[in-house]
Amino acid sequence: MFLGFLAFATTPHAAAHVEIVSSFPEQFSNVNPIPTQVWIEFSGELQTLDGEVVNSLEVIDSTGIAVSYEDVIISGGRITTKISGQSAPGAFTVKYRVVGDDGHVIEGEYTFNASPDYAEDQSPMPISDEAEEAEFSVGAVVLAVFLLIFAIGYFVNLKKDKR
Ligand SMILES: [Cu+2]
Repeated sequence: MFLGFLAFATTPHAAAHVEIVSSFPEQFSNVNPIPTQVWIEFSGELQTLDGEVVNSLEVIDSTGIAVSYEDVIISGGRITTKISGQSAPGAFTVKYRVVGDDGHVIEGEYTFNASPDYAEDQSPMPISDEAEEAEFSVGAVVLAVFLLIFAIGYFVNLKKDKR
């Protein structure tokens, strides 16, 4: 009876079903910067039929726009799609529909969060430094001119006093 139950629980069909082994980004993860591609690795080979789209991977950004490319790359158990560089940061939804090697459709969705690489965005810092330097030098010139006028006025007054 116990052995019979085990045999039922481990039918060859259930074992052959493909399932997600890993993904990039991982479900519920926070990544930075926004990824340029998304992939899911399944436990078995994915079916590919010439001229027919049987596997799909769609990525939707926080504004509800699909930011994945239509052409997916299938390599063994991995499905990969490129992501548009114009995607909005925040919550991304990954929708997948693949056909495993046993011919069964596996579909579902999950989310991850992505934000831009702020450290990278701050690389134009030297530009703001230059702007500050420019403001400083303008201030310095104004100050120098003012001091020069003051000095001339001082010397003129000295000459007046000598008379
Ligand atoms: Cu199956």
